Amino acid sequence: MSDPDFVVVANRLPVDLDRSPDGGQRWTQSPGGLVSALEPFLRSRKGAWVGWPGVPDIEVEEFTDDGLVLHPVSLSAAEVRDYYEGFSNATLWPLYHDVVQPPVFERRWWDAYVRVNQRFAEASAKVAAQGATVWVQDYQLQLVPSMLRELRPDLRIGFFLHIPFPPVELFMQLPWRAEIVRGLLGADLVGFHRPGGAQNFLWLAGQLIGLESSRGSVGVRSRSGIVRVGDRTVRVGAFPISIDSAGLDSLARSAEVTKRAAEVRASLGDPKTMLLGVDRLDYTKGIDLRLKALHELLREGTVDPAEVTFVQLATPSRERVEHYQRMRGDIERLVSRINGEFARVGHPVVHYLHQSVGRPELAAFYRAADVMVVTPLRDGMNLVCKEYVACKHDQTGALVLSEFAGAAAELTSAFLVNPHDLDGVKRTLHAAINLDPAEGRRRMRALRRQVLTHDVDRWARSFLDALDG
Ligand code: GDG
Repeated sequence: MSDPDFVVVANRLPVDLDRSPDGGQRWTQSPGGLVSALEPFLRSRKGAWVGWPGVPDIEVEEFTDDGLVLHPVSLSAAEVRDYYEGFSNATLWPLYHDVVQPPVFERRWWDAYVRVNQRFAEASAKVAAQGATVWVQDYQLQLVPSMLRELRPDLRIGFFLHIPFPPVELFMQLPWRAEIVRGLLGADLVGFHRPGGAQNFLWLAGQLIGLESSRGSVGVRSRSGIVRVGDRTVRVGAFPISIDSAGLDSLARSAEVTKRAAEVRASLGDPKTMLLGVDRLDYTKGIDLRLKALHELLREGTVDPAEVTFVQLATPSRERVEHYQRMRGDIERLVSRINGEFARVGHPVVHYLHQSVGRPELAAFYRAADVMVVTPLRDGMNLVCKEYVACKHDQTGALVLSEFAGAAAELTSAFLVNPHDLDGVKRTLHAAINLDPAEGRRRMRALRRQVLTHDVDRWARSFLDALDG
């Protein structure tokens, strides 16, 4: 087979290596939105995917899965600790999310980040055909564009950041700020979810690195600007990601999901109102805030515990990072307190699941829920709110959405809320619980129009068209 002319580089491969206790190993699909969005491109263009298989200290050979080349990059246990759990998730993640937790600056972690980024760049350089397009994903790999350009100036390189790019004042705290900006400038196109992220980046390229940068349009929908780097032009733009809207809409209409949604409601005791939260258990998602708001509403008697049930699915995430361990304890205490005060035997008010469920089960939760509560303190986009909307073909349901999620710019018919304003969250929850059905249908129709016409395929195409152009 000839070398791939389209390569995706991401921290993780689209498949995970599972090791069983008896020493056996097998690959399992990880059906993320990114994978389903890019799969058609990858397969039609002889594509390859470069990424870590999710298990430390193993060497796996490149292999082909149904026409797609998978090129594993190995990480040692110490690199997982320093590059992934350390620099990516305890330095960059909190820094880029408005320092909602204090970022930790550790020189050893930075060294590992540089080393691992170099390894990803070398792997990508080895895989890509002459003149290929390489699309680098996310905050774990911000040095790869310039490292890869150094090795392979013939490539067309794109970069997309899935999390917010922070305000300049916060970014400037990073001891390695100039290295990161230079790393990204190795790309031909740098994409963000929101125009604000693109503007922040343009300012840094101009003021911190001293390059000539200007604002202007990059393609029709993806405003922002350009930076001149020597004889190259780097384009910078906003490309709001989305979901496989049609796929989820049709899953939610299936007989299996319809039946399961009714079962879910019945097993909750057919409450008048079912509230739902779905998040990776992460301190940026504001799970504690919505629980506090509910707790106060119950205490004041504004919400009747006999009528309202709240289901919170909190998928396990980054469990070895200290911030996450602390936050889990706080949330679980809050859940117990609410149930301790307001549950009746057999009828908890909050159903808390610290586990991951299958796609059809998740779609059934969405269909069953009357109010979807999405209250991140900061979120690049947030796909959960779009998924909820895609599942509500009967136009029931209300979406409570934080103004600080990237999705708020598109989903303007949601109940938008400032998650820092607890009284505001309480008022908004109360309004969503008591929504007039006709008003609810009007809002949901508008939300669905947006989500169904702006899907992940459109996102990928608009980025790749801008990269090609
Ligand atoms: C980052 C950015 C940006 C969750 N629990 C289960 C499950 N999920 C799925 C959801 C959704 C995805 O995980 C979470 O996506 P989000 O966008 O909400 O959040 P992050 O994971 O933080 O994603 C974010 C995104 O990248 C894309 O650019 O939107 O801002 O932070 O798809 O459905 N899926 C299943 N079982 C679960 O238990 N099957």
